[in-house]
Amino acid sequence: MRVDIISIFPEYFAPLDVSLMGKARDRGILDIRLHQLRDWTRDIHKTVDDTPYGGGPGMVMKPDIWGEAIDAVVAQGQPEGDVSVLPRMIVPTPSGRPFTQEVALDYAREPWLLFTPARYEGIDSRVMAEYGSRLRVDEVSIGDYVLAGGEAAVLVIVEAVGRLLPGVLGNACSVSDDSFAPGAMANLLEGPVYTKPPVWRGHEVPEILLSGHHGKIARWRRDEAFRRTLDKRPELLARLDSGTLDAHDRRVLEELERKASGDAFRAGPEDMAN
Ligand code: JD8
Repeated sequence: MRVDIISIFPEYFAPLDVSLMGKARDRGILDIRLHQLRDWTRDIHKTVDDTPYGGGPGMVMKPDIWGEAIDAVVAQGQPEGDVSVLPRMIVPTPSGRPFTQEVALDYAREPWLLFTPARYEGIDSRVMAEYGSRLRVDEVSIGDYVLAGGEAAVLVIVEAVGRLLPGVLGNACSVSDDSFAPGAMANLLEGPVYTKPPVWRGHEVPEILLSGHHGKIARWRRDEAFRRTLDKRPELLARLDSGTLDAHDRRVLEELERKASGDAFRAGPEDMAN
């Protein structure tokens, strides 16, 4: 997969040199190219922003600079100038559609991604309109909180997509076990994990995990995934595909929900606060 990133802070992406993404690049699975947006400015101050039309706080990134940069980077990526080869353009923005595991799986099928992380108040909206008529443009958000720019979001998206590419994850851990991934554990949070020593500061590892009984261990892990999901992300249980639940799953869920509602009922007003 080819990944182009245009930013005024290309140094922000040094983390993509290490660990899993670094290895994926060494193996040629990921071909990440960083571009300094200011390279397409023409003035002595390398200006990329200006005041917002209609007034208001902050500055907006200029369309002409982004246009020059995107055109050049797309042309660089087109083999022998084959203009039919086009990237999927991804614009991080707090007003974008949620980035999810499902979107990550979708992006992982793409041969070429172009990221345009912005700063200031964002990019002049005509840029997304201009390229929306020529490329597939996705405005995405990584969560309901406000960052100072799009670079951190690109790091998150590239790692979430990169680890899904064939050959990146060792065969030890497969992405099919991922939370949120399609399959048996879809929309269930990961359960607790343990390793040696069997007792640490008086804390013991759950006996079942030392039993070697793989069926019972798988059952316990699924029950713990239900417990944690009900506790931390109950809205995800509503998304569970009932077709993936067996009779035991239903009993466990009913028991957990009965207990949780019981706890909620017993909880006094002071408890409801937290
Ligand atoms: C891109 C500029 C900062 C945003 C004024 C603060 C994503 N989940 C997310 N939260 N924030 C972003 C994000 C923030 C960005 C830019 C993404 C470019 N900013 C702006 C509007 C309000 N400042 C994001 N993905």
